[in-house]
Amino acid sequence: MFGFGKRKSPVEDVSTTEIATDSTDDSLASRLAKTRRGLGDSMADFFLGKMSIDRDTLDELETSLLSADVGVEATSEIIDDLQAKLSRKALSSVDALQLALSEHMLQILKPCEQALQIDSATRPYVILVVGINGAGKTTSIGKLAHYYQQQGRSVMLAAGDTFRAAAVEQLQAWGSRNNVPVIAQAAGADPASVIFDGLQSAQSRNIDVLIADTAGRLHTQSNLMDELAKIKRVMAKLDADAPHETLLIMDAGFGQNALQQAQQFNDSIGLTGLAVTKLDGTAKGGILFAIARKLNLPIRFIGVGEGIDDLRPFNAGEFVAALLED
Ligand SMILES: Nc1nc2c(ncn2[C@@H]2O[C@H](COP(=O)(O)OP(=O)(O)OP(=O)(O)O)[C@@H](O)[C@H]2O)c(=O)[nH]1
Ligand SMILES: [Mg+2]
Repeated sequence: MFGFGKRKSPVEDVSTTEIATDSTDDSLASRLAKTRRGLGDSMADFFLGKMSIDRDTLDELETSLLSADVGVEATSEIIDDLQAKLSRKALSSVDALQLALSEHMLQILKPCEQALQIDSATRPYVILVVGINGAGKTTSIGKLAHYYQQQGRSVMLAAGDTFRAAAVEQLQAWGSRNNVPVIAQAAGADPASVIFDGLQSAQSRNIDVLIADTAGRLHTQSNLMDELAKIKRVMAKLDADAPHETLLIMDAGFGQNALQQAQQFNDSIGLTGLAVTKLDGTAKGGILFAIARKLNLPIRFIGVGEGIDDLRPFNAGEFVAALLED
């Protein structure tokens, strides 16, 4: 049976912001330690000595869920469900509460668990990567290149961030690390032209997966959102279905603010999937529940560290278990 983590002794009692994740421990629970502590340990303290569940217990749980950025909507849904069970006397123990909580969390997240399936008949399968500045786009592309190569697919990268001087070199570094070609032009070039070149080159070399980087931009910068729309239009001249995936990279640390960013990217250019990064560095990992409730988009991957293997396909059951199980 799972619990909400062990009670902290006074000497271990540190605030969630001071907790370092252990980068050598690659278990998901360890990577989600900050969110886990925020959700679990505060309740573990509260549960101590309690024999039964009452409305105060649910109030405490509600506060913890909101603090982890689960969001008002998903939190109310969870608490209402638990309250109904409590009224029916179906929550007689802490274990029963924990089980009901994990079941409800899974129910919220499960519809978003939709892996990015590369259609082998579509060559190259084009992934256009977008997002606000510093969200983790280029790093995630490096990790994705590794991920698809491990599946035996040939990968090519296109350096569509021509805005930031060091962006091309950063992508090239990931290219050489993975031993995959990177199509690039000089800084200041038209990103649509670079990505067009990349697609043409990937087509002629019969590459399986082309991943295109783009410059970071705010969802409110309409000229830059138009630039993304242009990239899509130009690609469609070579392949009417390209890009096959428009992947928004979201930094989990933005919490609730990330929702509005995603909504506006979706309204401007149409997204087909999300990757939520930096879950290892934040206590706001509950944002996935808010994403699931507010945005009707697949969560393809989660980023849980800076290493090449630290972008993982999103699995709802594993995620909930990593948050709640001992
Ligand atoms: N801890 C942690 N760091 C991450 C993760 N993903 C990315 N980062 C770090 O976030 C920082 C920014 O990553 P980039 O990949 O350069 O972000 P970007 O979106 O390409 O940034 P711009 O191109 O400037 O818009 C880097 O230091 C990455 O190592 C993650 O899942 N966990
Ligand atoms: Mg970048």
